[in-house]
Amino acid sequence: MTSAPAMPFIRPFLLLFAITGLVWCEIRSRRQLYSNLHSPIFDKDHYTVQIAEEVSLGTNVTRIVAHDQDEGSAGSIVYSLQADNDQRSLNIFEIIPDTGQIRTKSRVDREQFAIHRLTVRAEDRGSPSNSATASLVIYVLDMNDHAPQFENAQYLVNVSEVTGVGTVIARLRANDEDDGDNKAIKYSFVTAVEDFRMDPNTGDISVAQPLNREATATYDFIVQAQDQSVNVANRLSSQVIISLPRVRGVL
Ligand SMILES: [Ca+2]
Ligand SMILES: [Ca+2]
Ligand SMILES: [Ca+2]
Ligand SMILES: [Ca+2]
Repeated sequence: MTSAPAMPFIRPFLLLFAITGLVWCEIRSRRQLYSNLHSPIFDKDHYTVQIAEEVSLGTNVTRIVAHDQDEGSAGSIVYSLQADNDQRSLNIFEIIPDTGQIRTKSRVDREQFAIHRLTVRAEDRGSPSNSATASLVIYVLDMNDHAPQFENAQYLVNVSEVTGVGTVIARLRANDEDDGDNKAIKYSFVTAVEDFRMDPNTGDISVAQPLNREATATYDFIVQAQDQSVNVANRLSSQVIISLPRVRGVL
């Protein structure tokens, strides 16, 4: 007499194990799907970028991206910007929340702000959420958008007819709001002046030769201050009139 095969009794158990295993895997995968196990990670802790001043609104500055290994909303990132030094930086730059693209949203003027220090925050949509930050420094590069301006609107200097050659009789000064060569200034006479000399670097005007007693009573001439932009075509200048009434004797 042979015993009945055990298989018919084992099959239901195998089936139950299989179903239990599938349910467990499904629960595990769903738990992983909706669990927020990871924080966003930036490629770098610190980013720097340069941008020319006076670019048009909406100009793309850079794009900063973080990665999150989670799936679903727990791996979906929202970006935001914080100002480290001056809240006004947030009036000039914005970040697109879904992409990390940073762009300008108002005028970028180096003469007002040369350096913007920001923090980029990446936060996932998990519950509770995880987040990470990276620093971003934006350097605004100068363009030559200012002409030198003389300190005075006009200059009137009395000159004695016996003033010796080489004596400095006036010191003209101009200032330029730009940077580097764009603010470096050279001074010159616009019209030829024989009796006086102008130092191109300092703006000092001195007597170049013995003053002629028979000459006109007043010297009127135009003086120019020009910046030294590398691009000669972009150089800017301003002019002012200086009057030098010649008086008798020693002042
Ligand atoms: Ca996450
Ligand atoms: Ca400017
Ligand atoms: Ca400038
Ligand atoms: Ca300039």
